Amino acid sequence: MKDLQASIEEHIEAISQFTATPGKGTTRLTYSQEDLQARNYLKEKMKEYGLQVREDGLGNIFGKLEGTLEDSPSVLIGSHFDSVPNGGSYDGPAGVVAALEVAALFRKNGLKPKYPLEVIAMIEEEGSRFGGGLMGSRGITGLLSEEDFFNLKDKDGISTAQAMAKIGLDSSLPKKRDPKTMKAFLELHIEQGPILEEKQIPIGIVEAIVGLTQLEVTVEGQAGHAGTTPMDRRSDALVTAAKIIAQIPEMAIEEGEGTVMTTGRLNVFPNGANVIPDKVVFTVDLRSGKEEHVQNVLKKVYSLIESYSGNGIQTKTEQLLYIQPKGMNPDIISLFKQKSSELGIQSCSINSGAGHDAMVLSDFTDVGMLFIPSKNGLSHCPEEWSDSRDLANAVQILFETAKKLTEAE
Ligand code: HGY
Ligand code: MN
Ligand code: MN
Repeated sequence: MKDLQASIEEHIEAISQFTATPGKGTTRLTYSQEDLQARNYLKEKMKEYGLQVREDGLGNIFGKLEGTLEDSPSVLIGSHFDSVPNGGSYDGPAGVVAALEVAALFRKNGLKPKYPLEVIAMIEEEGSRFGGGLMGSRGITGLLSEEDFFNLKDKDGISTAQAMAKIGLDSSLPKKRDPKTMKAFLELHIEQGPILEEKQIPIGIVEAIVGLTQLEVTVEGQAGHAGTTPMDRRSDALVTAAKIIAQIPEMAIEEGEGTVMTTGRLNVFPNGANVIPDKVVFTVDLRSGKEEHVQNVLKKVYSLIESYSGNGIQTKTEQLLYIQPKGMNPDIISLFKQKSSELGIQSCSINSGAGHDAMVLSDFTDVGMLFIPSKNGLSHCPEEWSDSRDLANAVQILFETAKKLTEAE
């Protein structure tokens, strides 16, 4: 167990170096130089662990251990390897590292799976560069069409294809994967909340993942001189945006049932101290366990935004992402429970307030998710930390589960 822990810590430490903001957390945007460094590291480790490595037309990385059963569907294990700006070292990489170590255990034990085992490292789950998020899994499942993928641009107007080419990736390769080639998908992730730590339980077996909607709102007004424009002659985009944003938390509280809403990104144009802003673009991130709550709040948010059109102000709302709440596969949930107790590792059931690639893949294959505790419940910040002992426990459960699902001997 000690060796496993040491290897996990080594991977996490190595990958955490690939950041654009050293000393201020992990900033690893998709198709950036930091992505390329992490990509090369992961591909090298996959090869070291005896896996056949390939990348698809989105830049997702796959490391395959062939099965003895010809043309059979794979058991995929993994997560994403991009980050939020100034995020932590574990959100995403913990799941990819766990998958690498499962493959290492297959190799160490000379296991021959009947169904192939595939380690997968997905891109742009956070949406930090191209917006929306869950891009790697939505591309694999075809929920993100090839056309929409090629139309995506980052804030500097660089397209996905241009950014891929810059780091030597081939965007013309196939993206969508036939669901028949997937037998199951297992994802380990940090909880990113306080529950497991408070309960002092090392493993959470995810039952369901909240529904996740992301809006991008544009408010347009009229730029003007801050000093010479009378207050009753202004169409101030920022004041209008602020009035809208200030009413959003109350809407979530009113809806209740764990509904949460966040404005995390806001850009002001032209962003001059002595210029009345003529455009503001901001996001609204909406989550709830039940779709009816999502729909209720969405209706209210749209009408709130529309109510501010007029008097020189125009508003526009674009839906960047809409994923319904998803249940994990019951058979995999019971397999996780069985393997955890056989290993003598305490576990409990838990729901996810964070979105994950598992929620996208769950409509295309059998999906299961494990959580490990997050220190002080912190995530999406440099303080994010999880114990490699918990990660090692999760690797053992994943290994036993993968052995069963791949029918390895
Ligand atoms: O936002 C989320 O829930 C995930 O971290 N992408
Ligand atoms: Mn994540
Ligand atoms: Mn995240």
